[in-house]
Amino acid sequence: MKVFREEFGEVAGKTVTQYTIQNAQGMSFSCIDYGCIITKLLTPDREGHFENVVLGFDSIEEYQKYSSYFGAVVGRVAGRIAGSEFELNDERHVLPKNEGKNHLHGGPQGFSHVIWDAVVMDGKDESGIQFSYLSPDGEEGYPGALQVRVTYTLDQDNQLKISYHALTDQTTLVNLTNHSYFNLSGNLKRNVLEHILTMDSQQFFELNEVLLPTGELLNVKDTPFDFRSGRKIVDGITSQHPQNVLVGNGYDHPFLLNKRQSPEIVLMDRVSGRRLSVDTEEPSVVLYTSNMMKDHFKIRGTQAGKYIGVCLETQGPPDAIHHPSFKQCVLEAGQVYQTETKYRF
Ligand code: FUC
Repeated sequence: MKVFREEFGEVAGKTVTQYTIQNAQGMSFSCIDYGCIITKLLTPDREGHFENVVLGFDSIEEYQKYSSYFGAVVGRVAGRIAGSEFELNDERHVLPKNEGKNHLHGGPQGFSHVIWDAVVMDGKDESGIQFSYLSPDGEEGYPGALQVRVTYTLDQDNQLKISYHALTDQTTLVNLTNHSYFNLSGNLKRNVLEHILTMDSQQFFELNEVLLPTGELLNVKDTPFDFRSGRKIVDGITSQHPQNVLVGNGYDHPFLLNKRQSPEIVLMDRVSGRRLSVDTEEPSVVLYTSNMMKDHFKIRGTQAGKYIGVCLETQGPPDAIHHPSFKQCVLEAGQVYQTETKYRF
């Protein structure tokens, strides 16, 4: 395995470092210590040509100006929290509002917007980067000091593993994910409309007009939300299903995973022959097809815009704290938060 390190830029007087790890097959990923952002992921097409399959930039300024969480770890709580407040042990906690009245992706200064400590872990069969961050008690409104660790590991089998670990000193909420936008065409040659997604999921979470779960789970049967035997992303974009229309013509929905087969999720691009398989310990995944992406900027030379990437945000159900029937993301002092998602190319 090869490991490279270079200076990427500066945030508030602190140097941002980029790490690149490459396996013997030539697959590599790059990430920076700001937001644990995966900046690049080079994987082979069917002819063995290595190209980048995630949205990313080459400067920190572009991340700060244009990025909608490109490649970042989001937290403490991924997704939206209704009304930017919640109650825990009879105490009310108020969070910063960063999307209308609601709180999104851990707040404006969430984990995606801070510099983490990094340690390179260089081995023969796998190598990685371990990021750690101590989120102080009260940061972005959340109770408890939270010690978080996120580890990216690449093996010789073209598998990138993300492991999340957290400990708190007071009851708090934790629901972490990685917000990479995949585009398997290679170097953003095409949008993701023709990508084929297969997912072992029978139910998805209905959303309201501000994209919060209503609490209802809908059956995917006979809808464009049925990915059980594979379907093109474009089906949800041209669809008249009110849930597709509501989110800006596309998908921005949590799906409940059946947990019955491996891989649980497969994304495929027929033209390049690239295939991404995802397995996760998380109960659900948010499928987001960049419906809200603006087009006033370029992504490494390619015009940004709708449907340029697809996010597969493995996580617990969003806004669970307001829905007792959802799997909760409460972490107690002394409890360990530990979860893993594997991406294989
Ligand atoms: C996803 C979506 C949101 C938002 C964000 C950038 O997680 O659920 O709607 O646009 O990404």
